[in-house]
Amino acid sequence: MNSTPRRVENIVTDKGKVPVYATGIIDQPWEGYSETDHDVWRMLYQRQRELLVGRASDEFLVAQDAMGMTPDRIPKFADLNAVLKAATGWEIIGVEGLLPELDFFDHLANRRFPVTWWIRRPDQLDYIEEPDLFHDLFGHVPLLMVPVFADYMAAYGRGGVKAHGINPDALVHLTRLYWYTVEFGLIQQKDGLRIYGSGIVSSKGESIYSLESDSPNRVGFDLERIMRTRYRIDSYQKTYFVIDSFEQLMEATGPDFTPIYERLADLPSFPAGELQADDRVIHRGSGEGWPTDADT
Ligand code: HBI
Ligand code: FE
Repeated sequence: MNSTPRRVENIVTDKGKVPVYATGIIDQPWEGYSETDHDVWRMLYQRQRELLVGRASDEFLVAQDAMGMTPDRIPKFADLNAVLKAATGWEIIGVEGLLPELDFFDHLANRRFPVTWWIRRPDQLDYIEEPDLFHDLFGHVPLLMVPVFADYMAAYGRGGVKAHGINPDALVHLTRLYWYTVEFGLIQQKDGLRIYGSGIVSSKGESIYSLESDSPNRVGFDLERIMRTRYRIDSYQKTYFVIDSFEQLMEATGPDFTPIYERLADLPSFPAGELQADDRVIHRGSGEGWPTDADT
């Protein structure tokens, strides 16, 4: 198995303090996975797939099956890469965990998705602070099979590399866009609201809460509104943003963000749960159960 991971630094972002590791690419130690590791994968996979019928976007479920992902064993990155590379040019690379943002953006810009090589323990089934293999592989990888989403993710990476050279505020705005779309986004289908965000599809509780709870707001996608909206990493979202299609997401990243960052630099950010005058409100949340201590 690999040597103990080197913590490079703790990035302090809206996400709070999370450990960040060296940026080395790690070969997936597939032979090193224990039966317990495969059992954790199988339990989480089966539980989530049962929950996600009628809750996840059609594209997510179709793509996950099309790439040959199954509950049986932890998939081999090499097997998935053969299908993924042919479909959209993306490939999975193994990493220790969260990477410094510039490294992460550079991987996305080059169609490499970093997947944590280790999977959580059985006692962490319902929550783990850092993204593990289940969050990354089950949650993020399937939609990379969808060309327009794959293009969005690469465009996002290029935007991130560019933002890194502009100023720290630009990065904060951009990571909020990632948070409220790639991690916690909802999509309007003809037959109802569906989940596409990886943070939701990989979480039992939030898969139900995000669509069915009266508590959170649900608001139509608006790029600058999202870039100004704060978030916390340790609770369900107070507001979910809804896209009409992945094409809408791709179009939103068309223009150069530099003038947007300049405009937003002088404007205050929004608390996560506060509706704004121009919001296209799909559901006005009751706010029940929100953490009271946070000003986020
Ligand atoms: N690193 N491995 C990994 N996975 C992520 O999802 C990730 C990251 N580093 C930074 C990061 N995400 C977030 O800050 C994004 O918003 C950029
Ligand atoms: Fe993630």
